[in-house]
Amino acid sequence: MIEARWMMAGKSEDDGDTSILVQTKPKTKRPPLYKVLLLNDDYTPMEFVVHVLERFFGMSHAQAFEIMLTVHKKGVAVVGVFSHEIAETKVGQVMDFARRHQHPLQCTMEREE
Ligand code: TYC
Repeated sequence: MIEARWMMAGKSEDDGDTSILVQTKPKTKRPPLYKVLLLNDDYTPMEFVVHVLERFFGMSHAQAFEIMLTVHKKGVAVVGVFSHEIAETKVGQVMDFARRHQHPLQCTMEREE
């Protein structure tokens, strides 16, 4: 439902002078979404990437394997779309997990258009 909102052009309150009313857009902007991207490299084992996708992105083994192969072949793939806070958490979890296992796997986030 869109509620009509009106304001006096150029005035913060009615000063009794002639004023016109203009309709304003209701401010119902949704918060932006962020794509989480996984990047290819030459060293991270394929099985490790599959495990990451299962563990942090809730993918089935088949789904995870398919996305891993897409990244391997194309260089990058979107592995999920989230709010800013969730995307940041996912990126942090992946980067931390990769670092702890001494793999150079890179994960980043990008604002959706
Ligand atoms: N290219 C890696 C290999 O051949 C596998 C890989 C896939 C690495 C996806 C990172 O995000 C990645 N072992």
